[in-house]
Amino acid sequence: MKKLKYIIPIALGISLFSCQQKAADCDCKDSEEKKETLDLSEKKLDRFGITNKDYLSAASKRALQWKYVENDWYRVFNAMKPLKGDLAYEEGVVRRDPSAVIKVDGLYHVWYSRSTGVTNGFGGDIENDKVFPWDRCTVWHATSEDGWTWKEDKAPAVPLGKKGTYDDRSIFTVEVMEWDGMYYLCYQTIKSPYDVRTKNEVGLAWSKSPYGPWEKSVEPILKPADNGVWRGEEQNRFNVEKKGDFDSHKVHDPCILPYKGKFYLYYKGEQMGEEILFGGRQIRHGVAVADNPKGPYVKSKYNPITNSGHEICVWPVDGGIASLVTTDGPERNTFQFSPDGINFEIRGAVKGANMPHAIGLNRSIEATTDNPTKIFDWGLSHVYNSWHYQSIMRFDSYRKTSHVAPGAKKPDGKKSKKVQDN
Ligand code: AAL
Repeated sequence: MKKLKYIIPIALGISLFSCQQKAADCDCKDSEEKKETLDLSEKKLDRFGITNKDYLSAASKRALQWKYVENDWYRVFNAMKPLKGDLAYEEGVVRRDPSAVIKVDGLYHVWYSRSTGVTNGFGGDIENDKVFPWDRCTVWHATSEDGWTWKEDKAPAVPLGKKGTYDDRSIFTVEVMEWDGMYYLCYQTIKSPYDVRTKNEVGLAWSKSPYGPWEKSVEPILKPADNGVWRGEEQNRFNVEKKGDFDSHKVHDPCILPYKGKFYLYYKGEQMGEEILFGGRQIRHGVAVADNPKGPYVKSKYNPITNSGHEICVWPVDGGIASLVTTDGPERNTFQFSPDGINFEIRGAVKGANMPHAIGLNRSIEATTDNPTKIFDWGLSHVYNSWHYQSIMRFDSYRKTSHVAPGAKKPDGKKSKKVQDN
């Protein structure tokens, strides 16, 4: 088949415009090289069903610019299922934001945020009220033989700090890392009072055993950028003189992965003066890197490393780091992959239906190059039983590589299952 390759100067106009805007810091020599190359081979046009290469719609041009067009990153999530034992739904108790599940000596372990009582919200007595379901939480730990029936410890794994310390109000949204015979828990922290402008930080605790005792970092290991400026004294998080970096207000959902001899702390940033933008809240992810698990963690100069997302859900595969980007922004509900832990590209989109959004990955399942989303076979997440109370449930999902009617033949000639194409 004859292959045709054309150079289409899509980006040229944009480059010239931005060169005029930023003459001082733009190297205009590069703009010629920034022209987009579209593969207009007959094979590609036929695969995408594009009739006329001389009349490419904006959508067709975007499709031709997709970098990854394989189908090995597609997953379908089944409805979540309730847990048994101590983690079954309990009226009056918040259990949410489970960590990754790890397996130690034949037992599954999970950590999570736990609090009790109704949420009062803001505007009242914030010294004594509970402003969010994740306010007044501590980190708890539970174990299970089968991943269904869980036994909760009798006391928190990580308690609040003394009055006046950085974690005296709430400790929540925890992740676990096992490294070199030690266990590390990283989590969000709030210092009282908790109002809408309160900055949120990240703390760390470590232990030789998953059962503790846990030693806590004296200071946060990650803080929001301090280059935003509030306007006025009133507690209004939208009222700013300057928004600052993507993480000028809150650093959330921390997750540390050992990677290439260093420790990559992935996190969600919230910006002062947050807007609704491009189909969601202005939430983006960042990464900070350290030589040692306890830090110091230095924020990457490339931050933010996503333009969308919410809770962090990252795992190592194929020599790089993968991420499930959920909930907010134009690239929500996509699997993304970076060969270097920093530069993420979309690899597949996920159906929103049933998709858990506060995922605790099951790190006892290893993702492979052949099946990079295998780690999603099952794991934990939370559901909102009400605004006041959340409970942890179990998700499972299956890989889908063809769309076949029950009983009909799949592309490989084999018959699909009568009930579910797996
Ligand atoms: C979640 C997470 C963080 C937030 C709160 C509890 O969606 O992003 O954990 O602080 O909500």
